[in-house]
Amino acid sequence: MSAPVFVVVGHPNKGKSSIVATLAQDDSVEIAPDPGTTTHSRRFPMRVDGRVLYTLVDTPGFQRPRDVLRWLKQHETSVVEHPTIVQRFVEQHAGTSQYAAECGLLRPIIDGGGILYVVDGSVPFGSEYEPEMEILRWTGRSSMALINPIGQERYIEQWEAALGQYFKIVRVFNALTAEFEKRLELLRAFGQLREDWRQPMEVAINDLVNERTRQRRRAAEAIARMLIEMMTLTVGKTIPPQADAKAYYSTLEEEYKQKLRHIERTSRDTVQSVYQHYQVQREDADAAALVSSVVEGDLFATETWRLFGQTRWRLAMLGAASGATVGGIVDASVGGASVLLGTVIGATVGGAVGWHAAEWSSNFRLLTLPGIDALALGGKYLQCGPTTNRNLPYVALGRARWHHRLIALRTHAQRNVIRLDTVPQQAGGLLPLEESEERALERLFAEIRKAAGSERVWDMVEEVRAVVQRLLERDEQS
Ligand SMILES: Nc1nc2c(ncn2[C@@H]2O[C@H](COP(=O)(O)OP(=O)(O)OP(=O)(O)O)[C@@H](O)[C@H]2O)c(=O)[nH]1
Ligand SMILES: [Mg+2]
Repeated sequence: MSAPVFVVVGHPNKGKSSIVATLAQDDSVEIAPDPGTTTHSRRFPMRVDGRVLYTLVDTPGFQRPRDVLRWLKQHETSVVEHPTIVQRFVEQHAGTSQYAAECGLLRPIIDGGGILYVVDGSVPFGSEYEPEMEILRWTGRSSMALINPIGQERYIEQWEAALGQYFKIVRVFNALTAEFEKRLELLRAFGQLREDWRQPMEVAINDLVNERTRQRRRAAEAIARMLIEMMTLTVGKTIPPQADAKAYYSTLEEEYKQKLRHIERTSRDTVQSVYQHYQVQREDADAAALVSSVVEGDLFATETWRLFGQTRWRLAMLGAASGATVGGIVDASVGGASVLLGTVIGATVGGAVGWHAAEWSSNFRLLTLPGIDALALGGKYLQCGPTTNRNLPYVALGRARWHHRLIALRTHAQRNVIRLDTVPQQAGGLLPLEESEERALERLFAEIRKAAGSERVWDMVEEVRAVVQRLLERDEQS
């Protein structure tokens, strides 16, 4: 059985494409503030696992409804014949430029699509809407009206009264902000339009719910991998035997931080594609955004650490409780075939963990290259990382949770750049960790630090993923 098709029609600029984008979870749908954005009818299937659950058809809406209705009435024979006459209209005008928009939207309706008629609840009802509603009635197809409260809800009651005369079901639906549950509710209503759509729409809803759990799981795994990568990251450089290692600190540390930023960005991209948000623009960290934007602001911005980091005191408590090393130099098993652990110099820069970026510490180690490498390369290898900073995973996790929440709750109709100026006021209190979660994380983080440099650190992904996934689920409800 083919999946239900819904054709979205209405006046220009009333949010038709926004509804298509949100329900098809497709951010490639063209949406813009100016009327006339959609110029051709186009199908957007909602797929899960490659299977089409339903299809939305985006249309430009009627351009010349009065002329069309006049034509229909001129050719009217009896009410029974109305759908046939509409079909004749399309057949006679298909391929002409005069009624391209009308033919483009009526064709999929004639072919069996349901009608979603979209109006703007912030402007009053007027007689100019009647011809198009009349044409839609002539098609004889199942139809529903959606009142999109663009901006305000002033005229909703008036619209409900008018639309009720033409449409079996009338709903208020804000495509821009509709939460997952709201979207499911609407899909359920689609299932009521026709008896043979009830079952496929129930299946669709079920699949969407399951898909959402899978998405959260995949996002949590991406975040878990990010945390492990960050915590185990090292960068290094071979330096001349007589050189002063400290002279290389700043460039090496910059490289190290760039890599951490890159790991974070890559993880963000993964999370966004998990939720099919491919075109989201994130505010890049320009000077102003560094302070104001937490997720896209710099990973090392003070504000970020203040918001998402643990306090020194808290870390000490957690460390003691979990038996993790508190402060000082963590066991530095570096691993890697050509690198042996040598002398540790200048181990930590401001070794204590803190909640300010200024206290960010990446540690340097000077390693002696073994055997043949020592002869060939001059014998000294300066390495930055793995970090001993115990706050890094908390900060990275806090940022990742905030980003995930924005993405998971974002409809595909939203086109705004993700900016998080509002975060600093809210974030601290919004995504807290419960004591048991902190303990679980602290234990896992300590184990990751211990296993850094060996492949078995990746065995930790599953456990970290499970904890993160629970957090993500809760975040969506907060
Ligand atoms: N505030 C608000 N804006 C909305 C809502 N729905 C749509 N918009 C905005 O209204 C404008 C038009 O939305 P579209 O979805 O492109 O409307 P359309 O009916 O497809 O427009 P055309 O293709 O030009 O006919 C866009 O700027 C949307 O962001 C809403 O529910 N609330
Ligand atoms: Mg459009």
